[in-house]
Amino acid sequence: MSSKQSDRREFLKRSVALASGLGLGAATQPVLGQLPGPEAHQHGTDEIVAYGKRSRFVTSVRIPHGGRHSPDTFGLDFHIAAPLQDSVGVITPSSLHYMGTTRGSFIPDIDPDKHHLMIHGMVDNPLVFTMADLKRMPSVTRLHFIECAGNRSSSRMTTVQETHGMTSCAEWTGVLLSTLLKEAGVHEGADWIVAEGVEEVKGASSLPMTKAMDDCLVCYAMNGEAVRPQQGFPLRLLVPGFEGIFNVKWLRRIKVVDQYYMTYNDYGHLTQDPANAALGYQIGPKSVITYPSGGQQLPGHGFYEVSGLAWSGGGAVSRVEVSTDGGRTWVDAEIRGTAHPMAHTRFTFQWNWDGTECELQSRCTDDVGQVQPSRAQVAEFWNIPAGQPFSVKGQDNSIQPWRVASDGSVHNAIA
Ligand SMILES: Nc1nc2c(c(=O)[nH]1)N[C@H]1C(S)=C(S)[C@@H](COP(=O)(O)O)O[C@H]1N2
Ligand SMILES: [Mo]
Repeated sequence: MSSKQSDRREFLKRSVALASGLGLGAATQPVLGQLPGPEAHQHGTDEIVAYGKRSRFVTSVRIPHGGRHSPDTFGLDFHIAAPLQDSVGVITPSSLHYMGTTRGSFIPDIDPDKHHLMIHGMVDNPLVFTMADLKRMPSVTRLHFIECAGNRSSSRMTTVQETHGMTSCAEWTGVLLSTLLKEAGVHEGADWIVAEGVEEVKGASSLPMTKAMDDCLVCYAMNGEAVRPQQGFPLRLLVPGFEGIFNVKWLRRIKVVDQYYMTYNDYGHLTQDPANAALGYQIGPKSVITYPSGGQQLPGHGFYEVSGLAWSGGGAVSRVEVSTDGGRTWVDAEIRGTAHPMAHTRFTFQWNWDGTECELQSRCTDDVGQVQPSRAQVAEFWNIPAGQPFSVKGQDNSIQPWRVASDGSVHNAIA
């Protein structure tokens, strides 16, 4: 063997040793800063180097929403809810983001190099964009929540994950839809768009042109990386503040049209008057206390930082109030950080619990002056007689009450 060859062998041997040494605890000799001990845990290289994984001691997970398992026996995906009871700050980690599908679909496995977005209909220049085309264009990055219109609380539910888990908030990056529409040149009288996804039921929705031209995003990234397949990889529409169903995932086509088009999504929205669509589709001001919340246990009386999330489709959250006496008196909570438009906003409230049974509530006001309604007000709006099931034919953004029992256990206080 030539010395050159043996040098090369030695080099290969050493690089293998180096590579395996990168795994924590894999080194045989103790290294400064890596004390061996009972805590030392064997990690695979992928978890440490290639793509990070959370601690095995952190177990917070999503759950099937509304009792329907996802995926079901046919492999279809349905709604899954985010663990809001464990949330901190305002960003939902991508792996815990809630998921909604209209009629259940297989998550499309799309090769981004083969994916296209077509914009056509009432335009001067019909356009077809590749992912590479879109990534060359001026981009924006914004914090926005998405909420399924089916996100509603009932007395049967115990935790905030069940009552409110069909909303999440992420940092979205993409191209403004207005940039693409201006490039295509929208015709006079083209007052609507229809946005469509790739799957069998298309997940298509009609959107007013005013909204499309305002703040909608065609997103390719989420929380600093590519949009996850469950969230629409490689491309999704983000319609800030509108019901979740408008945020078309796996986006492949936008048709510019002169009227509201009925789509499969309208199956659940047939009572909507197209003329009022823009208003009716906007998420109302909403909030919920995430700690302490249903199913949690307070260890004893004394100091607690009450914490929760507030959001509105109408704009930024401008005020959150908290009540500790079942809605009789209200005190301003503190808004943490910046309240972004159409984004989850964290609020906190410094609370000294005296150990007696009490009821916690929160109430959100947005910067256009809308105030979150009580459950009684929502029942009145929908003409639901007292004692009748609380069946709301639209969104339910009513105030969520949590009862703290004298033993520190926390319960859903909806009668
Ligand atoms: N193409 C397509 N887009 C879709 C859906 C769908 O089934 N197909 N579901 C909608 C519904 S009902 C909701 S609530 C949101 C959920 O977005 P998320 O799964 O990223 O949380 O996506 C919407 N976009
Ligand atoms: Mo939804």
